[in-house]
Amino acid sequence: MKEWYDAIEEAQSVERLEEIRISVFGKKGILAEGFAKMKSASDEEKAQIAKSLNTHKNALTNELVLKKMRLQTLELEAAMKAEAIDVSLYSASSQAGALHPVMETMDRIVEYFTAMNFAVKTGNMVEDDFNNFEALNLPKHHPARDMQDTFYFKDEMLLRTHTSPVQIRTMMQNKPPIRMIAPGSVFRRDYDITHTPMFHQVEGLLVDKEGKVSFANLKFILEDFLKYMFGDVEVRFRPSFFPFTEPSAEVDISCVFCKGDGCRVCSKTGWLEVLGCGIVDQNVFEAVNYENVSGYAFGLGVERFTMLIHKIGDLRSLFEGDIKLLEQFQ
Ligand code: 2NM
Repeated sequence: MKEWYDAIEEAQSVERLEEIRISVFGKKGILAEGFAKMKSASDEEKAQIAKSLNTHKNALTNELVLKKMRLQTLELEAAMKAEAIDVSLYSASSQAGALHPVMETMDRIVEYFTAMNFAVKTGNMVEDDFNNFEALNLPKHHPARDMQDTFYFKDEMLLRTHTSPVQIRTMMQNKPPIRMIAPGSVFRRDYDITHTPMFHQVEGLLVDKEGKVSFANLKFILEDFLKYMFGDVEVRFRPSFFPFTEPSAEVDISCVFCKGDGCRVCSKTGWLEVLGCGIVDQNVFEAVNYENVSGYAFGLGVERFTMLIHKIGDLRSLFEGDIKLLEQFQ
């Protein structure tokens, strides 16, 4: 029997231990063999042999269980050592992704207006003449409709020149009141220091019963919004013109570069133009079959906001995809 105690002691793996267990306790194992031989012994010897066999049976069971636990512990320790990773190891190739600064600005704008209970709507970049121009009170001879300014496909389809078609489609599909913004890419045939053929806009629209929406409401929300975006700036409204609003205004903030003293960026005026807005023209409501309503709308360029927030001098920085440059705005 001693050989089996030694075998257990010397076993180097759980598999080897299992082989031993079968050799000892199996149907054809040495214990079964011992009990079988016992049958041919005298009664006196039987009691002696049975006692001895049972003692070994219990003792070997204990040894097997103990050895198995020891081996499993060792195997676990070896596995943990082999699979260990050094989390403090410096990796020169690690590249954490980040949002493009234009998208960060967009998210911040959306964050403000969703907090103010505006729904976020999106639409198609490929649009038709009605939703992009006609419904927005842009007359047939308007320069914006010119091939010079708009990317046209055949069949009167075009790339939207602003996100306003989203407002038109939303009004056609929903009854008033409306309280929405439309963020997204827009396309114009422009390419110079301050214009790229694709840029991003956020436009907003609020519609309620006739007489319920005033220019004062519009002034309040835009002033609050611009202070949220740019911090402690002055805000002023200047009369302007858009085909889709009447009256219309352009909104300026005090120059973020010179704090209003006058510099190159603000052309010594102390003011920077940041958005357009107005009271929605009744012709727009007529085009979408809205009656007895009033509303305000506004629109802004996200690249321009981003340049003013990060004090970037050249619009093209945002489109070059130069990681070294973009990293500086993180
Ligand atoms: C602007 C300025 C002023 C505008 C108008 C509308 C709509 F659909 F209600 F007619 N959407 N956006 C609007 C008004 C946009 O962007 C400079």
